[in-house]
Amino acid sequence: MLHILLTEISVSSIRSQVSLFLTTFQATTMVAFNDNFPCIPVVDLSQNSASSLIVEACESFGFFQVKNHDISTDIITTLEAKAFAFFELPQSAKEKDVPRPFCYNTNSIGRRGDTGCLEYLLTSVSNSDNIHSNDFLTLANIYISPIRKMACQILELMADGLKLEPRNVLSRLLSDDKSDSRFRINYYPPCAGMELGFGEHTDPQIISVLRSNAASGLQILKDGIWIPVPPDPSSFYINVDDCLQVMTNGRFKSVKHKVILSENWKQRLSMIYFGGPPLSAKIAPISSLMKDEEESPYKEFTWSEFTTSVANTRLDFDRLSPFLKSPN
Ligand SMILES: O=C(O)CCC(=O)C(=O)O
Repeated sequence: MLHILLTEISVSSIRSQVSLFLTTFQATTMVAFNDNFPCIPVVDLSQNSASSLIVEACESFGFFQVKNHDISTDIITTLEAKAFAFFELPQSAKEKDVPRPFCYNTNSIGRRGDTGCLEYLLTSVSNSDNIHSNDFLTLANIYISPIRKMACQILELMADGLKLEPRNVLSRLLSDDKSDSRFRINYYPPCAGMELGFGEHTDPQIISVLRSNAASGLQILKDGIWIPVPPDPSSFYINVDDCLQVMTNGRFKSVKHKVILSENWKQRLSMIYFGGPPLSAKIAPISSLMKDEEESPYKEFTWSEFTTSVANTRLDFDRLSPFLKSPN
């Protein structure tokens, strides 16, 4: 009996190891052997062409790199150092001294059993309260505030490129006092072999703004191929999220992404601002973007309905599928 049980356990754990190995092997072989990846679009925010480049990048990749932003390096490096100091504490100290209102988690992502080789701090962010007694949160807010402004600037450039009026039609969702945005700091510790750091998923919000240290690992999916994103600590990376895909009626693609860690891993630390709308905001295609007789494949929903649905699904689930008018 014990023998059968052990055999079953080891067969199922071998199966999951094999499947993880195949996922990581596919990804890393592509990284190692394919030099022909399309280049990640780069947008220089100081150039006049920024709005058209942003639209092109969102249509083709759902993802781009931002250079020439005006976020101070001091703010970034101070928060990063503080975050590293936290994650390098002994486990018991991390669990005891979580910098509230962040929640701290290790290995488990979301409520549906997804796991990854990472630890993270996650919090909701409010647009109004900037003064805190908590040192870590004060620093995080000093970082988040200009990041939110940059996210709004990008959404306004996007609106210009799409000829939308008023130009704050997208950015007002993030600048609203009730915007339901999040901030997450991910820490991927050194690991012995190839590991899945963060499984494939799209972000549900409007846009996400990611910055990481110089460790690689992030990959995005384009036309069925996983493309490694070269890390650049002086840049930010922007994701089109699910709500923006709906608001542009599929013209912009919500980008699938994941993190794969490899051997001799240098610790990766990423900080992501997820710009979300107010809970009551209705998410539907913007009418001026719709051509004559064009229909939306999506039922209209509120951000509150969407985020509740997302919380009940696994990472790799197509989160928009329950909101399709005709299910696949
Ligand atoms: O850590 C990264 O580089 C990506 C993380 C991510 O995709 C997420 O937190 O949703």
